[in-house]
Amino acid sequence: MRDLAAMPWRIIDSTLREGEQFARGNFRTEDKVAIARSLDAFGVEYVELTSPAASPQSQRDAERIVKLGLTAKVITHARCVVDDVRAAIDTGVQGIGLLFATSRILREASHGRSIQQIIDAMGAPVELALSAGLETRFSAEDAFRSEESDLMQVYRAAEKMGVHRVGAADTVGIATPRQVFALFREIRRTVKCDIGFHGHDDTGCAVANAWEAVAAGATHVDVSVLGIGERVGITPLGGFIARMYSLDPQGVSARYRLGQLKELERLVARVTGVEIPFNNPLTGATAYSHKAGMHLKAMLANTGSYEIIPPEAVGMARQLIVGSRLTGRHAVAYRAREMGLKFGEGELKDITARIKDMADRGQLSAEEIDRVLREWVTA
Ligand code: HCA
Ligand code: CU
Repeated sequence: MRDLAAMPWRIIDSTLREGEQFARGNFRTEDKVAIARSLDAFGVEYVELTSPAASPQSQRDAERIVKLGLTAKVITHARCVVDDVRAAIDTGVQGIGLLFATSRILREASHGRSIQQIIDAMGAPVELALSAGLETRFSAEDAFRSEESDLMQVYRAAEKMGVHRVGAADTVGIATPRQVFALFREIRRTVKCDIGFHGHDDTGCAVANAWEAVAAGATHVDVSVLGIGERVGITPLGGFIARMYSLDPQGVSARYRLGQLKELERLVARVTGVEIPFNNPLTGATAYSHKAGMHLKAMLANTGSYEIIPPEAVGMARQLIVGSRLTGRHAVAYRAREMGLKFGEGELKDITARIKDMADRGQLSAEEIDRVLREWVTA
């Protein structure tokens, strides 16, 4: 595998585009502004917005976000038609993501064009976007249900027209990681321009698929905060960052302000009225909780034993659960030491047995454990 630090991957956050297609994603202008600012504070390289042609408010909001002067590039999604490109240009965005579905099922159910007709239809909108100086992407929607030869034909044509990037979308979340790697390697061989991946999470593979795309040469990955999007959404920012951090901790910490992630996710959760899942990568409530006696023992010796990402890296805290029936005497001794109490080995065994016995009737809270330890001394 190539050196990760040498891989030029960039994050396109699509919370304000794909995320607006989430069933509960109805953003007011001030929500969009707050999310865009928070994404910028985190450090994503691109913020993608809904097509300005979608509605008058979408157009005004895009203009507003462009004027924020973010460090991130502000780009917009748009149908591959001249009027929509013109609307995007009018907002002052720096880039545009154009697309056409290339699978038979969507060609028939959606736009009714053949592959040659797609290529013919691409010319004018791509040319207009490029002549206006926009960073221009052309993406194949439903790429993983498309014929590979059709895809390559479309990508070659797009590159010839001068696009900066081609994209492959796993629109229905059907791709396996191996398929993503294979297709992206083929795209990498076919074109020299940048390549983007956009993947839905219908089978829970969106993070793995995004990583395989990068490993095969993708330069840009679409994500959204908490993964929000159509149906179950797309590659979540947090999960993708966790994936990349585990491979390159220094590089990822240097590039993104990881401590901002929690706040960013809370903001998006609040605005959309959803909960942050307990098992969310990096920021879930139990992401740094350790419980079984064997785990606790090893964690007390070395926190790397069962953590590949230290909670401090993202402003979270570790939790060692001492009061369960799975506890062990190392964990009990550790808590006792913290409280300034010392027990002999035999005594520790007895206390641990007592705690396990009590915990069989329900897990003990930290306060309850402390009470048991204190009472043992005074009894
Ligand atoms: C959509 C489809 C899309 C586009 C992805 C892309 C998808 O909702 O318009 O532009 O690369 O999943 O195919 O989100
Ligand atoms: Cu999508």
